[in-house]
This record gives sequence, structure tokens and C-alpha cells, in this order.
Amino acid sequence: MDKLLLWVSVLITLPEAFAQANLHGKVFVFPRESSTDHVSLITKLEKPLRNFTLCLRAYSDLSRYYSLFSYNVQGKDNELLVFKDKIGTYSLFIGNTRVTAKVLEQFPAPAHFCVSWESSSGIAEFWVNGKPLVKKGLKQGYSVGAHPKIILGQEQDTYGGGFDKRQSFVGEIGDLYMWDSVLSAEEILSAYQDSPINPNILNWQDLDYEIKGYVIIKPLVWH
Ligand SMILES: *[C@@H]1O[C@H](CO)[C@@H](O)[C@H](O)[C@H]1NC(C)=O
Ligand SMILES: [Ca+2]
Repeated sequence: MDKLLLWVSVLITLPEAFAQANLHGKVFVFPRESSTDHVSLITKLEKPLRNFTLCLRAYSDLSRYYSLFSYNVQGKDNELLVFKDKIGTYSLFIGNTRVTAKVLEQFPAPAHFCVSWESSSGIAEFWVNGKPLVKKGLKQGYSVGAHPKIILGQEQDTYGGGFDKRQSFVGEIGDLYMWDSVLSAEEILSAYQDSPINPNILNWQDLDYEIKGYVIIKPLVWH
């Protein structure tokens, strides 16, 4: 194919849409398996992270593993990655190191998921539907790099790319918030009950994002 034709076909198969919007009451629908469809979340994170909490709602009937939240920095794969290994098993990667936590889950069922990490102790806390899983620890003393590429729908192996459809997400994601602090149990409950308190890294109600490929915004109907 000549270069022009190639570009035309890329533009047709990968429509792009930048936006800044309040997505309250809405979800991103990832309606098919692919190695291309994804959403980039844009944040002005300029300092390395010593503490964070990430919350989101997801509904998927995939029984294979998939990426829920992929955060890479330049030259560092899996700098911060939330991975669903299988039903009832969630992994957090920090600096390409992994911990796993388990929960009794119905399948398929919508889930509200939070994970936090504190550098000084290395403790990772997982929460599913407002309930804590067993705490784990990793990367004590580490700092998560700034200037990330954050991708929903695909798992990055490079800075903003390197996708694999076997790790892609098919389903719906909503109510995604991220803080630069470790939330208390009460604050996690507020997020679960749809009243997140001062999310300062990513805010579903003021989200800067870019859709690439077949990702559609629809009302949240399962919560
Ligand atoms: C991270 O949290 C610890 C306590 O958990 C706190 O002492 C420290 O100041 C926090 N660091 C930043 C950069 O927020
Ligand atoms: Ca990766």
C-alpha cells in the first residue's frame, strides 16, 4: 500500500476524539476485542507519586485476564498497572513488581474497585465493593514516575503503545477517580457510594481524555 493510502486507512479505522467532560452517570463501552481500541487519560502529573488511590467501576463478562488501568512512564513498563488475572483475583504492579489479592466474586457482575499504595510502608490496599481485601506490600521507598501515559482498554508495553488484544478489556468502565494520597476506609466508602472526595489526579466529573478507535460513551445503567 502506498503511504497516502495507508494514512487514509489509519484515519478511517482509528477515529480520534479529544474531550474534556463531566462523565458522571456515563461509562466508556469497549464493545469488542481488539489490539487498538482504547482511551487515553490525560493528567498534568509532574511530580513522582509517593502515595495514591485509584477507584473505578467495571462490568465485564471476560473470564480471561485483562488490563483495567495501564500507566507507563518513558522507558518503564508496568510502572503502575491494575490487572485482573481471573475471576476474584486482582493484581497491582508498581515499578514492574506485582502483588495479588483475592476476593469472592460473582460472575459476571459489576464491581467497584479501589487500590491504594503508600511508598513509606509499601502497603497496597485493595477494596472491592467497599470491602477491604488482605493487604499486601511491594516497592517500599519507591516513587511512581511522573508524566505518565494512562490507557484504558489496552495494556501498554511501551510508552503509549505495545498493545496485545489478549490483554485488552471488553466491557464498561465508569466512575474513575485518582488521588495523590491514601484514602481512609470512610473515603473509599464515599467513592463507592458515588461521592468521591476531592480527586486530584483524575476526576470522572472533569475528565480530559482521548478516544482512539471503537469506544462509545453510554449511560451507566448497572449501578
Ligand atoms: C505520603 O504519605 C505519608 C503517610 O502515609 C506522608 O507522611 C507523606 O508526607 C506522603 N507523601 C506525599 C508526597 O504526599
Ligand atoms: Ca505492560
